[in-house]
Amino acid sequence: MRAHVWAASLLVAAGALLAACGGGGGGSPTAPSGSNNPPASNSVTVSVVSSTGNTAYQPNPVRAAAGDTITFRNNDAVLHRIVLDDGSADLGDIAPGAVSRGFTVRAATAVNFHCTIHPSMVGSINGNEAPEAPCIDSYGYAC
Ligand SMILES: [Cu+2]
Repeated sequence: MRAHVWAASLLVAAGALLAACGGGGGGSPTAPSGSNNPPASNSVTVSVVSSTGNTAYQPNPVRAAAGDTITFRNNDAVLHRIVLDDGSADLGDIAPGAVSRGFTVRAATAVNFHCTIHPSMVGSINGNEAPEAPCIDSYGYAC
């Protein structure tokens, strides 16, 4: 009788050991730390400070890495609407004092942007320099 109990508990213990080893092959549950981790993405805020030319944005050009999120803070007194020249992002109307929705930079290659309300407001993301502002007369026409 006593031997039976002992044998039964041995079987239970063996079963528990097998269960603990089962389902393996998944590797370590925690991510490795160190240089294999992707770089952290950053938030880049561009300040809109006027309504004319390529000095309307600070900084210009904007520096951002792929994966970074860029937003525009309207520190000017009038409405602005920033779009990327390649059509990949339209940040919508940005009221004075407001911050635009963000867009994620897809690649570190250069892309220009402008304000649809004030066409001389031109800027660049990752360009070598700010783009040259187009000539716009006081009536809003190209000159
Ligand atoms: Cu504008």
